[in-house]
Order: sequence, then structure tokens, then C-alpha cells
Amino acid sequence: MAEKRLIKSPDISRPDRIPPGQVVTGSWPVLHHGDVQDTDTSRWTFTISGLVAEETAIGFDEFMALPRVEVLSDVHCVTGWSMLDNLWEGVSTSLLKELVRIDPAARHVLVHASGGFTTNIPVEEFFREDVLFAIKHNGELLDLEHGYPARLVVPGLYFWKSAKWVCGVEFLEEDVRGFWESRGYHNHGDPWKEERFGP
Ligand SMILES: Nc1nc2c(c(=O)[nH]1)N[C@H]1C(S)=C(S)[C@@H](COP(=O)(O)O)O[C@H]1N2
Ligand SMILES: [Mo]
Repeated sequence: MAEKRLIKSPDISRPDRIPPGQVVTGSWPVLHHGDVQDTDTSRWTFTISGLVAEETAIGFDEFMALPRVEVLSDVHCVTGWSMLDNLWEGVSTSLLKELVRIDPAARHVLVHASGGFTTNIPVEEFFREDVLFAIKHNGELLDLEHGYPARLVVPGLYFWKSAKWVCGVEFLEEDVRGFWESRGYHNHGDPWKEERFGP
């Protein structure tokens, strides 16, 4: 199998790795709204919709067979914990550009997860090199609690943007706030600017 490309998230090379108001944790907390999604992979699909030439749904086997990258990144949760040096393996968001033709009018991405969770990301941040649909963390498949079979990982933004149990993305011209973003969390969520709550 071809060597996977290792991408280092830009924050990895900051002299101070810990954003203001954050504390490093040794063990990985489990945080989400609602139930853990126990995905039936024989029925799971990943759907690319919205401003695309043709809405496309990819089954589990096909998704798992897509070329993968590895990303080394830090995690910063808005509740105050950070976890450094995570090695993620999965499908780069930029691979979607090879699967569908995205309308240049698309400015925003609404990420959908099983169970109804959503989160919104500007399209240029969604396609940053270190953003991926992670399948493995530190060499192991994700636990159910952490988003099996796949979760988005957006290293540059607070961890609530990293949707667990991801099942699709929707390309949009206008921004649509996601689950936490419409419940008082900041629309953008940059940990270095402490964009925790509103607007
Ligand atoms: N599907 C889904 N993904 C989600 C959430 C959620 O409620 N549902 N919560 C987010 C929040 S607020 C955080 S902090 C992280 C926590 O991920 P972890 O449980 O793997 O630490 O998942 C994010 N992704
Ligand atoms: Mo969170």
C-alpha cells in the first residue's frame, strides 16, 4: 500500500501550544449532545449535497477504500481541555473535490452527523490541508464514543466543530448555523482568539 502522507497541523509548530484558558488533559474525555450513535455500517452512507453538480452518496466500503492521509494535530475543547499530538488517519476533505464538482458559489459547509447533529464551517477552512474525516486515532479505529465509523477533525477550531458519526456535508452559499452555533456558541470558534460563545 502506498505510504500515507503525514500532514502536520500548523499549530504544532507554535512555540506555545496551549491556547488561552486551556489545560492539557492526559485522557480523552467523551462529550456530545444526545445518544452515542451505534452506526450500522451496512446502511451507513456519506452524502455530499447542496451546491454540487450531482448529489453523491458513498457507502461504507467505498469510503473506507478512499485514499487516506495522516494528520498530526492538537485538540482544544471549548470546555477547557486540550489534548496534544493526536495522530489521525482518514480521508482528507480535499478529496471530496475529486468525487464531486463543487459549485464555486459554495461559501459554507454544513456538516451532518447521524442523530441530527450539525456544525458549520467556512469553505476555505473546511478545505485546509489538515482537515480530514478521521477513521483512526493514534493507530486505532475510533471508539463508538469518539465517532466511529468516521468523524470530522478541524484542528484549527474548537473541537465542537469536529462532528462525530459524520454522515455527510452540504455545500451552501449562505451560512447556516449548526447545533451548538445556534445555541450560544461562537459561529467561528478559533481557540487562539477564545471565540467560545456568541456572536
Ligand atoms: N455528532 C456529534 N458530534 C460532536 C458533538 C455532538 O454532540 N454530536 N459534540 C462536539 C463537542 S461539543 C465536542 S467537545 C467533541 C467531543 O469529542 P470527543 O467526545 O471525541 O472528545 O465532539 C463534538 N462533536
Ligand atoms: Mo465541546
